[in-house]
Amino acid sequence: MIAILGAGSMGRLWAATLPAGQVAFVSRPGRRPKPVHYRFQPIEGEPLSVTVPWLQPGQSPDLLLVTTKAGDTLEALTSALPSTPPSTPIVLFQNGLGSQQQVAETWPERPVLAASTTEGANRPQPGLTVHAGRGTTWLGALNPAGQAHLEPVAQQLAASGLAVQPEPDILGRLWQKLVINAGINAFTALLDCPNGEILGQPFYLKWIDPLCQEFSQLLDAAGQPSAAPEILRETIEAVARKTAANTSSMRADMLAGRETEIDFINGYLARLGHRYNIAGPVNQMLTERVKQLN
Ligand code: NAD
Ligand code: KPL
Repeated sequence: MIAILGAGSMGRLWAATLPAGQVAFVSRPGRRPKPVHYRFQPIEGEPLSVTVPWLQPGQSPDLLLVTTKAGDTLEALTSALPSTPPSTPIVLFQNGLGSQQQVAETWPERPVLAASTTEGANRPQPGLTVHAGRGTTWLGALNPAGQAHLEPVAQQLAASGLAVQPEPDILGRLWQKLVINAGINAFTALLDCPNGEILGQPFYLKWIDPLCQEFSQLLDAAGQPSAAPEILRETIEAVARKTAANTSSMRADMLAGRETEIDFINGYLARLGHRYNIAGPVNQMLTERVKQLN
């Protein structure tokens, strides 16, 4: 049985694509809701009707996927783990960085893995989950206990038909995505525009070079491969152009009145700067401004 903690867009994407009958959602404590019914629109083909039960007391999952937002993850796992066998591998799907380390440090004896995914899923209306973009999910261990589970978990997830790749350097991959999200998401939320439109905006043009200087210094300090600020800017802008018409996840959260993941993106980088004594005024400014939007 694969348990999924977080019955949102990402959780429903995996629940709809993994073999039926092998998946259950994990409810919040004290709730015994009815099974979750929704329509699932795959990238190709007709919508499917999906029903996912909730994990019942006494059921022991052999894999736990965590698809909550980064800011909810620690609390959600604190409730879910007492009834989860200590040997069950935990796979964290959160964007950004910071929440993954919190989990690995809080439960060092449990097998913890992280996923970095370019799959896209959203819920444009109640009862409908759309697989909006096909991508790849890279999977890697965050601690030695997780390493032994990497291959079997990758095989279990590949049964979904989604592309799953074991990744020996998952932290490096999470850093690459973090830099891209930190260079795009906050600007799209503050300027309230699709990804591609930030590129011509004076606010973006004023701050992107000093921001990339901060990224470059932080990558060095964190032991990640060096990258010159100009190269980082080119990488960020290539993604912004490739996803020009997209509404970023942060802008979508802002427009829906949900809390954003800024604390785990630019906020994480600003905190890391404090730790390494690296000035991070642009990450700090973007974090504060996005928080004012909530
Ligand atoms: P979402 O808001 O749609 O889903 C999160 C779900 O977690 C919600 O249903 C919420 O009710 C549930 N939840 C919160 N606290 C809980 C608790 N204590 N117990 C049980 N459930 C709880 O978010 P999402 O879009 O599915 O994203 C989840 C994570 O995956 C985020 O970190 C996001 O950045 C990352 N991600 C999402 C996508 C995507 O396309 N949606 C792509 C890449 C990465
Ligand atoms: O990952 C993204 C997000 O919106 O969080 C980008 C790459 C910015 C694409 O929209």
